[in-house]
Amino acid sequence: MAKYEIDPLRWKQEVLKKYPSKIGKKREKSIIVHEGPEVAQQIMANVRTIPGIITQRGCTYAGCKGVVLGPTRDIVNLVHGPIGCSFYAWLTRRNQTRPPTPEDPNYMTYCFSTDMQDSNIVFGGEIKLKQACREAYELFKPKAIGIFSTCPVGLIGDDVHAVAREMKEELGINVFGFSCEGYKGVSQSAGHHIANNALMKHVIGLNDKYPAGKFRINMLGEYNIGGDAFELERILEKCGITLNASFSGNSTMEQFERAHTADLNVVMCHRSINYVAEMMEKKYGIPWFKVNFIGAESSAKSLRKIAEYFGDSELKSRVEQVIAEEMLLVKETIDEIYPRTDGKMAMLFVGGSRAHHYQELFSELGMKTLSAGYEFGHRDDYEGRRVLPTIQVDADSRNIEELSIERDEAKYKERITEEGKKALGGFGFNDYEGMMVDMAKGTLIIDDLSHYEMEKLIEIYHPDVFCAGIKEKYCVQKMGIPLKQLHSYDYGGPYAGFLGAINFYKDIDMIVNTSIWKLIKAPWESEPVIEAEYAA
Ligand code: CFM
Repeated sequence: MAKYEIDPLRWKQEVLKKYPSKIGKKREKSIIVHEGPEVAQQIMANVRTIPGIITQRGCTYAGCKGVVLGPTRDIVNLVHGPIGCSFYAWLTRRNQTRPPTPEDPNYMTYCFSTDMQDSNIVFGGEIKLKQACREAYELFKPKAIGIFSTCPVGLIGDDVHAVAREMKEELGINVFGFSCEGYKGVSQSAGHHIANNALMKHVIGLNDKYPAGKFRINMLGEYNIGGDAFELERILEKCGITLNASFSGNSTMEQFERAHTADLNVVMCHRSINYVAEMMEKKYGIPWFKVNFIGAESSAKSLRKIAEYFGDSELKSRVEQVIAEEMLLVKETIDEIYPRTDGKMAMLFVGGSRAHHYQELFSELGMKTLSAGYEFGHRDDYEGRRVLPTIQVDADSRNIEELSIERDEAKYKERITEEGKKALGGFGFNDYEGMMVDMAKGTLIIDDLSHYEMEKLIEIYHPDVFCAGIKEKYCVQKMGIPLKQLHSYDYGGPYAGFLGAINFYKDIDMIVNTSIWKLIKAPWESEPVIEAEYAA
């Protein structure tokens, strides 16, 4: 079948036909044939995965421990649970960190676990957890210990918060617990929310000391995968913008503690950190807006937005100067590569925001995104925050605590008035428009893609590159289609900012133009397919 020729509606019907009717009816609501950016379509998202469908999703513990807290180097992240939960979380993500000196603490290369055994499951694991806290303190003298609950902890009822309080008292350092048992939500997404809540309760606002700087921002939802944060730090510094705190790429406990002092919060990954952004505005008066530093053009746009917010003419001209400088090499690289990538086709199925953000980089290469979706995004990540009031809260979401946040009168400071916000026009404070508005008519938007649907996308459309993660990688490549990991970057990157964009252009050029993939034939292309039916 020739590329692009199958009508996406027909594709959807064919796929749904293969499912038992109840499952088909459910999946139908999560597979959207896009009618164009101007049409508001509803997608079903953030609901339980159908058992057996082979989801790409991970668990709540992964979202809390691995994603949000994982990139912070000087908190001992202690996993309370069987060792398997740590085995699969140990150094398997590529968020990097850069302590200022070799003497500064960096626990990211360690793996802390209580290694629960049968007897702990039967008789309780709190004593072992306390011992583990003491041992970690003895060995490392950390500033803080975070305790992460895995599934069995919730099942047997160990009280990690009581242990944390006791250990805080005993050791004299900050110790806090997370009820992030793997089953707590329908995906990682619940873990993000739980992590946000605990940071808000136990860490943010503890320290009023902050670094000097005229324009101080927090970068929220950037996790330093493949060194992305280093590139963003470089750019911000060049512009004269001070990074007060990062959540949480290349971050420290101290940064979290002083986050309440910043003048602005910019949000990269809306899914994982919008809760902290909202809560910090209420409690401390820090406004937030969405940025995207994936893609050279969007990086430029994001920098301009920050400069516009501060309204300082010197900053604005500095930013323009930086953009002009950085764009020279970007343009030069694109001009060379574009003819080889123009018109090629990509599909992106990544956790939350990357399936949206990376479409920017592909469009800079002239490549089309035919299909995209999130593993665990919510409707607002697809349709925009304007649908928030219409999202029905189900039992799974109700499971996660909604903190009631009050203004902290002592630390609250108004950074910008409502009129000031309005004067900045289409600035999008407190907003995210979601992925759908940026996707073309006729594209397929699929939430929580199943393995079967993935195979059918590839079989019918033969994309030039499929972007997903390690679980999908080898299945897809055996089908003769290159897979680019967007969770870990396949040891490539950074891909954020200007130099990151250049890295991405080069990597994608190599990937979509190498001849090796043309030598691989999928079995159904070279062998006759025998189909059989039950006779009875
Ligand atoms: Fe946000 Fe992330 Fe992502 Fe994510 Fe993740 Fe991630 Fe991701 Mo893997 S916080 S939603 S939970 S941008 S780990 S650094 S790459 S699935 S698209």
